[in-house]
Order: sequence, then C-alpha cells, then structure tokens
Amino acid sequence: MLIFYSDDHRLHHARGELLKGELQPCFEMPARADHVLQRVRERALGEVRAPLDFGRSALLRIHPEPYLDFIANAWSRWAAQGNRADLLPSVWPARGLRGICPEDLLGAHGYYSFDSFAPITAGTWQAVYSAAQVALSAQQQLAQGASAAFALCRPPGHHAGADVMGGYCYLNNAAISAQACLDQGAKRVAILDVDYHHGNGTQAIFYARDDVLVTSLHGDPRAEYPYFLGYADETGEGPGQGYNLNLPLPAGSAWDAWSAALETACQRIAAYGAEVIVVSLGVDTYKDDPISRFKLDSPDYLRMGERIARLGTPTLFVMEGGYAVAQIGINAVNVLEGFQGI
Ligand code: SP5
Ligand code: ZN
Repeated sequence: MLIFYSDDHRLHHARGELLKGELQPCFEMPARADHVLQRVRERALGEVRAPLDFGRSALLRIHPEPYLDFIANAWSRWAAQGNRADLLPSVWPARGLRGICPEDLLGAHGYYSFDSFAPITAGTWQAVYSAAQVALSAQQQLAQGASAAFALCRPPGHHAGADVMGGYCYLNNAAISAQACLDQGAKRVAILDVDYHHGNGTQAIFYARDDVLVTSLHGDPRAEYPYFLGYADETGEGPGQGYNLNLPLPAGSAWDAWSAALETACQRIAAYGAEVIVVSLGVDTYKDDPISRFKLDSPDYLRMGERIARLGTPTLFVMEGGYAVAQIGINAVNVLEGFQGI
C-alpha cells in the first residue's frame, strides 16, 4: 500500500507535558514517526510519498475558521509578547463559567482546549497542517480505487473536536478524511478507533450524524484518560442515534478480551454497510506502553490487521497514539502487514 508522510511533523516538538505535578518530556515526540517510517522501509511495505497540498478547504469541513486561525496565529502573537517557552493552557471554561473566547492568548488557548496536553510551539501549525494533508493525500488514493493507504500522521488527531484541542491532538485527521470521503460521493463511512484512549473528538464531531458510524475500543473512562467521554451508553443522538459504538475495556485487557470487542465493532461496521473504513491506528494498547494499561503483544497487531482486512472494505489507516517508542514501528506496521496478508 502507499504510505504518506511529511517531515514537517518534526516542527512540533514541545518541551514538556504536565504529569504528576511536574513538566516531563512529552510522550508524543518526533521519534515516534521516525520509528514507524523506519519500519515501513525495513519491511518494504510500499512507496512512501510526500503529501499533496489540498489547502484549508477540507479542514474547514470539520474545524471552524476561528479555530484554525487561532492555531495558525497563536505562536506569532505569543512570541511578539516576548515569550519563548511553549504556549500551554491552564484555565478552561468548566461548569459555571462563560464560553466566550477571550482576547488574551492564555484565555483563548483555554477556550480552544479541554486539557493541558496540547501545547503550541513555533512549528505546531505547520506540523498539524501537514499531518492533515498527509491524511487527505492517503484518502485520495482510496477515492481513486486503492484498497488501502497509510497516513503516517503526527501529531495525532482523534482527541481533537471541531473547535477544541487536547490529548496531543489539534486537527482531527481521521474526521477530516472521513468527511472528504463523503464529500467525494461516499454515503456511509465507518471509523474504527483502536487507540487505547477513547477518541472523544471523533465521537463528538459525528455524534448527531448517521453518515459516519464511529466505533471505538478503549480504556474504560471511569479509570482512564480522557475520563469525560467514552462510556458504553453513548450511542449517538438525533439522526445519529445508534451510529456511535463505544467498547470500553478494563485495565489489563489482553488480546482475548480486546479481540472479542474488535469482533463486535467489525460486525457492526459490516451491518452498517460502510463503503470506506477509516482506522484510527493507535498502538498504545501495547503491553509496555508507558501511559496505557492494555496488554497487547506485537503479534496481536498482525491478527488485528487480518480481522480488519476480512471486512473486505477499502481502508484508510491514520496514525494516532503509541508511546513505547522503540516498538511503535513494529506494532503499527504489523497491523498493515496483517491487513495485506503478508
Ligand atoms: C493520541 C493519544 O494517544 N493521546 C493520549 C493523551 C494522553 N495524555 C494524558 C496522559 C495521562 C497519563 N496518565 C499516566 C499514567 C502514567 N503512569
Ligand atoms: Zn492514545
């Protein structure tokens, strides 16, 4: 399959994230994409191509213009105030506060985020813009008849809502490409989110719609980030009622339990009659992931790819999380090799 990748991901390299009361090195780092790319090449998975530039219009189908402008302009405004450190939010419009976007940058960053895990650096906009173009370039391959393509996106996207960043995510690459499929004539698109964390942004974007079925396997939000979405009783609303499927699993879940949930998701996708599947491919389900608590092992990712392939539907793989950096390439590429039946 074709692989799309841009070096621009390197432009986003934040100094730290808040964990246990301290600023620690970011788990979401450039080396992640390097390892995946290296493994893609080692295994000769397919040709690696630079993305085309489709401009802002496909991004605007998911994200409102003021949100894009905020990300695009925040750093220059911040630097003009004499700042050099990352812009990191710390105040949010929670219950009892008003959702009015303030003029002040720290306030505006709080308005456009839901946690402290989406810092803005000098290169963040270029990196997230290019990641979205990577996803759109891979999507174009499917539109032209390919049975699969891999968008090696970084930063990831599935926590980003229409106008809210968080969880290392700014632009929702999977949602942008799912919408592009619809805009080019597909009637039913399914998203299968296998990242360890619930894809709260993706769910929120499509929650009231029946043209995108969102399915997600993830750590139970009672115990796991992002905490405030991802319960099994979230099944969609209005016309979207019945088109959201959450499969939360307890900490410690290994392939037996995980693959049973995958079976449930795949059967739902087959019943839906999806014309395209967008896989939010996070491999932070791995047993040695530093921030996650599932127990998948590297060969399990081959089985994962095989099961997805059995749906017999054109599939776009979009890179999401995975923080066991040395194994991320093996695990992500195993899914793709399992899919291809290598
Ligand atoms: C795309 C993606 O995978 N985003 C994940 C964002 C998770 N950030 C919050 C991490 C909270 C970590 N709790 C850590 C326990 C470490 N022992
Ligand atoms: Zn994750």
